[in-house]
Amino acid sequence: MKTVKSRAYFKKALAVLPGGVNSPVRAFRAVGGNPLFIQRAKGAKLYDVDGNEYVDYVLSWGPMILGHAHPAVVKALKRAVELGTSFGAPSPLEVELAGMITKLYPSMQKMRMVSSGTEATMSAIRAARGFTGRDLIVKFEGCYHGHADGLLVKAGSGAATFGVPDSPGVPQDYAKLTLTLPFNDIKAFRSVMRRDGKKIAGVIVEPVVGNIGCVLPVPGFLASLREETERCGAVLIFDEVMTGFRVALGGAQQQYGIVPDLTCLGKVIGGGLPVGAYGGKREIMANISPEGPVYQAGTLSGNPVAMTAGIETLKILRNPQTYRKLEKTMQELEDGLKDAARKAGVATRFYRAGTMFCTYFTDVDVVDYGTAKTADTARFGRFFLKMLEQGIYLAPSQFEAGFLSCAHTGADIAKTVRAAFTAFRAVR
Ligand code: KE4
Repeated sequence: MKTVKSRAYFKKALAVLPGGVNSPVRAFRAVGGNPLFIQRAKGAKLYDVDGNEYVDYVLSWGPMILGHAHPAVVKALKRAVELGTSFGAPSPLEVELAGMITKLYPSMQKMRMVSSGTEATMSAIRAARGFTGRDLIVKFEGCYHGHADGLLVKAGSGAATFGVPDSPGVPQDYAKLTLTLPFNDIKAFRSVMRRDGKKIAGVIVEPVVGNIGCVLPVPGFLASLREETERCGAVLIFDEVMTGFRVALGGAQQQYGIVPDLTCLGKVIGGGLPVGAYGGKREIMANISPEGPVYQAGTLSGNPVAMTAGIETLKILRNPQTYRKLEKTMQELEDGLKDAARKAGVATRFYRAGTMFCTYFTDVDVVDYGTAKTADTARFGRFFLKMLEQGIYLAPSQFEAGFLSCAHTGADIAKTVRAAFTAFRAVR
């Protein structure tokens, strides 16, 4: 596989961008090798600057659920751009997209558009603190909610103590307002909420954890979050930036039947353009400026071009045929990958929720951050590079989810499964 031009671009990029990238995970640090520079994308395919073609299971980390450059989205965007790219004033499009979202996510009675998932979760946390007048936040180990200071926190010494910074630049005084607990540990959560519940402003969770691969909630876990937050007046925040439209059309909250107080969305609702949203109970969102005193703002929030991409994407997603086709293709992929690992004699664990999935190189059931970390990351790295060589583009980290699109064909799945068998055998 020729990658001369990618290497040349990477050399140039290293001179002007930290690590040569605009987002760390793209740098291939977790798998070795150099990142590929992508020229264009269409359907389920990526094409790099050296002309190599790949079946894409990253899909821009989730947004491209229709596939790249979907004709209906491209057509609508061309028209939208000619009408002006940003008004800094309300437009009918943001009302239309919000209306479509609230139909699919009824818990989002009122919402605010922002320009990223990070902005959505950061603002939801501020809304929870503003609504309750409390400061403390609970999150779960392995869950990533974007890079806002208060969320870049790891567990303090001893699981039930408040956090320490997970990155330089996050003040200690800030980190200690966040308590990190083990995901799926109902007992630990209930005991902390019994102890500190009246001081907790909000509990934020990825209802299916996509940022350590794909970790499903055990029966009763999400319900325990709902019960305890209800009991002590804390705000339950579902971070569905990734799970939204992935786990199901109506997200994890539809799939698991839990109604959060606030929901954060991103990725799919932008259809590939920068959009995030947070929203939920009217009485909480009524506090958001200018209706209420909790300040939050954004130059490009509700941008007409980005709204157009989101509207066109949701129009296609809400057709029942769409998810039936996605589920059929996803089942084929799941069966094929499991079969390939078994035939190659490699111990793996495969998990999926809707069309987000992960193959862990471990023989341990993965239920949380600790068990996810039993995966052999070096072996995953070799597997990743072997798949790339064969024209299959996976997420460049064992601890990231893979995604499927409506554009993936039976031929793409067959090619992927054949390549996986070869790659599993190569890393046996
Ligand atoms: P953004 O600020 O990257 O739009 O969204 C942050 C975010 C919030 N919540 C969840 C559950 C997320 O998965 C994310 C971002 N996901 C990562 C993938 N693990 C984006 C890829 C990247 O950081 O480059």
